[in-house]
Amino acid sequence: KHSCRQLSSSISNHNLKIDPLQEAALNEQCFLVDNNDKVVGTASKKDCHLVKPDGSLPLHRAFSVFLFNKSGDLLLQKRADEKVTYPGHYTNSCCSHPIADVVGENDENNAVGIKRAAQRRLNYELGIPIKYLSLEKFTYLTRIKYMDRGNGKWGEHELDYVLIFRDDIPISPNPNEISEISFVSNKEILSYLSNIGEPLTPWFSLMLKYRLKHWWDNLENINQFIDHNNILEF
Ligand code: DMA
Ligand code: MN
Repeated sequence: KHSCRQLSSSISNHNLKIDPLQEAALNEQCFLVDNNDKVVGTASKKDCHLVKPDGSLPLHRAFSVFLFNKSGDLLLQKRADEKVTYPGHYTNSCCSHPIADVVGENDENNAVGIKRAAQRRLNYELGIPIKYLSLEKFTYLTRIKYMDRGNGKWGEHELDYVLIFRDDIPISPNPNEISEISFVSNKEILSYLSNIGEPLTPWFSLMLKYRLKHWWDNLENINQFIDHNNILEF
């Protein structure tokens, strides 16, 4: 049964046409980094996410936003079926990459480049007006490094900045990016996720397993977890 499922997913991945909007985005230039998060070049989003014949993927810079409302519930999203990587997977509020195509997203001073990229993607994916997304509302918590080969064709290998954001703001998801959203409480998240019957993204899974509860239980004092010196590796 297991091998049948793998066969059918690899067939559909080779034959299915990529959604035109998602295909265009594959030309964005991501920042390649070394293990210490020093930029060593740029490469297309496509080249950063295609698993190479030897199973490797280029390490690139990314971010993960955890958006909480004032009551302390976390916004989760289901990735649209149109997504090239991890379609239909449940994940944290918003993830993407700073790109070299946008002026200022390479700015490493207080992670302001990352925060600008997060602003851009919260607006694009979740339809949040920019006026609610001022840079000082983002808390840059820490960085996490992980690798995952995804479906064997498209995967991830990222140095991922964790950003915490908390406010009650209007949300209007872009259906090319997101097929469902929900706000979930700290108390209910584990039972919620065990009942949805959809896979979780690997990065969200890792954070859920190793860090999220810790952060969430202490959301009022989140600054105590700020660590801009170490890069966590799971
Ligand atoms: C990439 O997210 C970033 C992480 C942390 C996995 P994504 O695949 O949602 O990127 P994009 O929104 O640019 O497609
Ligand atoms: Mn990536």
